[in-house]
Amino acid sequence: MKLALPVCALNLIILSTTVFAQSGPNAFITVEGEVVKTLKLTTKDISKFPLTEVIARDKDGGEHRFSGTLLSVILDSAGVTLGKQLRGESLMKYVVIKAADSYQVVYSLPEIDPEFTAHQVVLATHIDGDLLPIGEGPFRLIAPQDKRPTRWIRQVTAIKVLISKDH
Ligand SMILES: Nc1nc2c(c(=O)[nH]1)N[C@H]1C(S)=C(S)[C@@H](COP(=O)(O)O)O[C@H]1N2
Ligand SMILES: [Mo]
Repeated sequence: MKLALPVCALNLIILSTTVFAQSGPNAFITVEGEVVKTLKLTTKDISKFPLTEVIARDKDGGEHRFSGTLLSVILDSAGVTLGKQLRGESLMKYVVIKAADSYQVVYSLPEIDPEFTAHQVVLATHIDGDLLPIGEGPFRLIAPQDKRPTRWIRQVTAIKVLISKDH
């Protein structure tokens, strides 16, 4: 029992730093890989990008207003090839979105680039005007035009651009 207290206290410290890193104003996502500039963005940083709002039906069956910024805007600010630059070998690039629970999803660049598609893929920080709750946020992708919500990845921690080597 003498050992139990320090171990327990240590666990608490580890747990609280993990929770702290994934929530609150210090939480951040990284943008890395095939980028010109690696980024580390907090909720506040994202609020400085152009605001995009989408209305989408969440798993509770109700419609909600999700707000944040387009994933393409974030990638553009990291110098990822989009728009007219998105041709040739750049079309072999893809984006891996990683979550705190190790869930990962992939988007190709034309799927998210407004010069290619009318679909909006939003990195949301807010739902109905409030910060996303713990367990969903601080960062969550919303892709309203996907018929299934499997790529509405919660608790996003990293956005990584990769290039297929199969060429
Ligand atoms: N981080 C994370 N996001 C996730 C998932 C997950 O396991 N982890 N599941 C996905 C799947 S498969 C679906 S259908 C939707 C809704 O999942 P839910 O019904 O478990 O909320 O969230 C998606 N986002
Ligand atoms: Mo699912």
